[in-house]
Amino acid sequence: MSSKILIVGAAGQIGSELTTKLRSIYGKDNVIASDINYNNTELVNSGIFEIVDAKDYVSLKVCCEKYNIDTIYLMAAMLSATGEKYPMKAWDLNMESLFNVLNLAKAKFVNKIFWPSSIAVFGPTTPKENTPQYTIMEPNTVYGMTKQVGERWCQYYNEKYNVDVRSIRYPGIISWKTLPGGGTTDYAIDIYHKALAEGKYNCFLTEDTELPMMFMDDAIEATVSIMSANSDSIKIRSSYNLSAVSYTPKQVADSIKKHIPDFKISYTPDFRQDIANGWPKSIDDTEARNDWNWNHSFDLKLITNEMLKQLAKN
Ligand code: AKB
Repeated sequence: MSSKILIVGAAGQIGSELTTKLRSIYGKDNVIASDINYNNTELVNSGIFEIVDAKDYVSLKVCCEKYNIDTIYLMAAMLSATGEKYPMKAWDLNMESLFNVLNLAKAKFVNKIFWPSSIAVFGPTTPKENTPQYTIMEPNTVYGMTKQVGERWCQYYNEKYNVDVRSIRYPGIISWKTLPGGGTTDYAIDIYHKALAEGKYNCFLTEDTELPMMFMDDAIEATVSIMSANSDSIKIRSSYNLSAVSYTPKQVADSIKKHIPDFKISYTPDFRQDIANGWPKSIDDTEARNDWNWNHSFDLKLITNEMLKQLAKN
């Protein structure tokens, strides 16, 4: 029987587009999508779909055995803003799900794992400009703590148990197909929806809050690329810095105004401002570019063009 891929948390913002991409590469029947409900009907109806709770080791193991799964992409997580509202839930989901897939690999039920980390591993004491791969990491959000300690566990399982786990530190991911949920960088998607629907947007971050961002196509490309690279070239087994563009809410608003001249933006910072204040402004991803030839394609101008075009169509 040929080996197969399981995507856990496939109904989410990144999981849903990753499922489509992996199905186009490896074939529809070789990529099993899973989540905890049937809410994403497009995903449920477009290929094999299973209900799997990432926190439940047995249900993951049963699914892996049923389909002879070789590779797991663990995309289920509670993001930064929601994590601050439900700290213990965020800790439980983010850590238990990671241990479950690492232990499945340790027990040889699967061979390879993708687990996303985030720029949230950094904190207020981290150098903000061109943040290096190896630097001070004192995250001050629960989400960031789960990602930081998760990275340590990934490296530990790789070194002690030879688990082939690969990871990248995603910046804010900009996409038009599936909405994100509960992140601090979500404003950078919402702004396009509101620009088209209402011609105005009230941003929960200040106009000059610069954060690293990436268009979904680039994020998917990076994910596929690190997973298909030769194992020897993946020298970092905690998580790779990954970068594309960095911008502020004002810069997004200005790029939208080029298409919608009357677009108006206002700013009412809330608790998410504190989260953003602890994150880098820009990221140095030299290691990813050297080790597995990472390169991004979308800058802010291209992101805005694509977001407005696709959202207007849909
Ligand atoms: C969030 O804002 O929480 C996420 C992230 C940067 O990991 N988008």
